[in-house]
Amino acid sequence: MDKQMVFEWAAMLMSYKFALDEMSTKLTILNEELQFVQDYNPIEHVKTRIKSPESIVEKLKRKGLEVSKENAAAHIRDIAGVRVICSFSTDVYSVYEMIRRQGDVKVLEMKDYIKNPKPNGYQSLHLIIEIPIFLSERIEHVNVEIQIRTIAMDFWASLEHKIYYQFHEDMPESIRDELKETADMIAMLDKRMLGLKDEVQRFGTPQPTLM
Ligand code: 0O2
Repeated sequence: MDKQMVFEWAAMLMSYKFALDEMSTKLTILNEELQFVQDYNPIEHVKTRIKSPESIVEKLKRKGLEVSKENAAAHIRDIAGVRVICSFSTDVYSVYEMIRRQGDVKVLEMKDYIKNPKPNGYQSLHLIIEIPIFLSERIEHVNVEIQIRTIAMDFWASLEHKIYYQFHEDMPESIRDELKETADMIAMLDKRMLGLKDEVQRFGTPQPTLM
């Protein structure tokens, strides 16, 4: 890569970093506002990451595309990634609705792997959004992949990701089956935790005690 190319790729990745900053701020605002107004925060935590140039190049090659920043911007929609971890499955959908209602965010794609889990059991709500970033001389519209899931789904996905990278396509059937079974347990656990939350709410909010 010559000096000019390094500069152009760095400038492109900077735009994705700004898009992540914008999204993180939006999510923080929503969570803090809900904490203040409803005394409830649906978001446990948010993680962001920028795909490394090596992974971008590898993905372009895998897709049979020429390695260029134009192709990266046009065909790799998860260069900027946000993972939103919620307490309950209902929170996942309310966070999605809040993102969808933001006037400057355009939802380009939504994949609901919670209603329709992947065959291995993977559950998560995936969005590809487009967000404007306001630079000194222009506005850029940048794609961000948002994965929204519960703590339990995240626990499963993190471990499955590590196991998958150990075996790749050659995962023994016994491990594949065990992972699917544990994914079903995760779905059940989320359902029970939601039931528990509803039951707690039926008891009502305790009156604050005077100290
Ligand atoms: P990484 O390292 O997490 O970024 P795409 O390849 O993105 O163009 P695809 O596969 O249709 O298209 O996208 P999808 O289904 O929305 O999944 C993209 C991302 O979701 C993956 O990114 C993973 O982060 C996550 N994901 C999808 N399926 C699984 C799964 O079965 N298990 C786990 N643990 N995560 C999954 P990357 O680029 O593969 O990896």
